Amino acid sequence: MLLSDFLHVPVGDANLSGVFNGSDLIEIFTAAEYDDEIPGNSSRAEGDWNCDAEFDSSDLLRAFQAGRYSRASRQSQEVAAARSTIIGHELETERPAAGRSA
Ligand SMILES: [Ca+2]
Ligand SMILES: [Ca+2]
Repeated sequence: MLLSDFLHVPVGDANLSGVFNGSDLIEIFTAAEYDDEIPGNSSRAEGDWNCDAEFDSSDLLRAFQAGRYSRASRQSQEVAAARSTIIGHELETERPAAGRSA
């Protein structure tokens, strides 16, 4: 029995709002623990939805297989925002140190 069964919230509902939607995806990807190399460091709010303390593809698979993802018009914007946050973060970390003046 998973925590989500006990709490009566859908698998994927990271912030326990009662719905699995774009806000949850933002929350888990902001935590940035997807397939990280630190064993046993992820909680439900950080994307671990099958209770193995890791956030990886099996959690996303489980959540989307459960079919409880809620699509409202707003959510695509939220997902887009999450994506750009992630991409922006990656660009920032990859960017070589600035500071030279021309
Ligand atoms: Ca939620
Ligand atoms: Ca997991």
